Amino acid sequence: MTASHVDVSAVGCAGSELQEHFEATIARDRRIEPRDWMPDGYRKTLIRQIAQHAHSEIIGMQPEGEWITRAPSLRRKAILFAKVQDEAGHGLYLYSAAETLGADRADLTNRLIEGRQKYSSIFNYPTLSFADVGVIGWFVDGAAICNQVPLCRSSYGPYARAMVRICKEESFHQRQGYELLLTMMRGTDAQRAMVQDAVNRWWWPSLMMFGPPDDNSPNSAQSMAWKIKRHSNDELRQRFVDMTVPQAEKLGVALPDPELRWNAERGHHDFGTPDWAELTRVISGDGPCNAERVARRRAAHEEGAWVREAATAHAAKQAARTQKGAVA
Ligand code: BYC
Repeated sequence: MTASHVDVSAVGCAGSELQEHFEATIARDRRIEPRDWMPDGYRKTLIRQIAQHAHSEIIGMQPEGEWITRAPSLRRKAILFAKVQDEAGHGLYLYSAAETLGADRADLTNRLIEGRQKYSSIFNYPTLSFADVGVIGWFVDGAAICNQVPLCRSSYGPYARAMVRICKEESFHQRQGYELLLTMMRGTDAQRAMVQDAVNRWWWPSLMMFGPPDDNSPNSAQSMAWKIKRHSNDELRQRFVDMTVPQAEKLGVALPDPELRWNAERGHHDFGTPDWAELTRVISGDGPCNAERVARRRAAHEEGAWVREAATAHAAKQAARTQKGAVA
């Protein structure tokens, strides 16, 4: 029985009182914890977002993972290895956070590999050169930081606490990407061209990571009222653009948007409109690498079946031994 299915008459407390207590907790900026009563919609929204987030971390290991064996030096290989392992860890914290809401991890994995649950659009693009590793760190982890730092103040305790550690690691990821690009920009003309090409390919998909524009974001209003999300998709996208423009200037690359310019009146950069039809296509499974990414995840899951079986058998044996010891 989950907390939302508590029989309110049995605990002697009217349903409306539970609802009022929940709303007062949110209004006071206090955290909702797993055993607290919560509306079903709040629980469902959190499971949806946290599961998608966890899947993104796990699928997100693939595009960069492809470069581990091809990294140009031992140092770059060690850094990339550590980063990809971090993403696996993020996935695990997030699946655990979803479990505190009553979700079943095996079920979430099935939903991912059967294409019934989403993951971030950004991981459906190919990594064509080693410069892509740097640009993913700079843009994708940079966008992740903009989106996820406010999630450290999300109203659901386990999600917010998971985000604190994740954000610390994302900061390291962002810096390793930028440092790699600075090194390449100090190299040959061919290396500088590789960086510019990667920037051109990843810029627009990175802006799409923040989700559809606010006037076409069906979940935002309720998620913000529940303080799951603290800022709208467009606010965070703007924050990312403002943060990235001076970094691009320092690096010496051009961002591929002719409409990008400082607007002194707004105190922000104006920028062009991402191709929202492309985002819709990628989210609905028709991006350049969707089929490949999901197939690879499905194969990894199937190949890992024996590990899960062995771990389950071992746990059962340990439990039986402990029980026998307790009886003796
Ligand atoms: N891609 O009403 P909206 C990482 C979906 S991993 C795919 O605005 P919401 C990293 C959305 O889910 C970073 N789907 O939704 C890992 C919804 O669909 P459903 C991943 C998207 O939830 C490895 C529909 O479109 N980050 O950093 O209010 C290596 C309507 O959207 C996308 C997170 O998961 C998209 N881009 O806002 C390196 C952050 N955008 O479920 C780095 C946590 C929208 O109604 N998530 N959709 O069918 C969030 O902050 C929010 O869920 C979003 C969307 C801002 C993404």
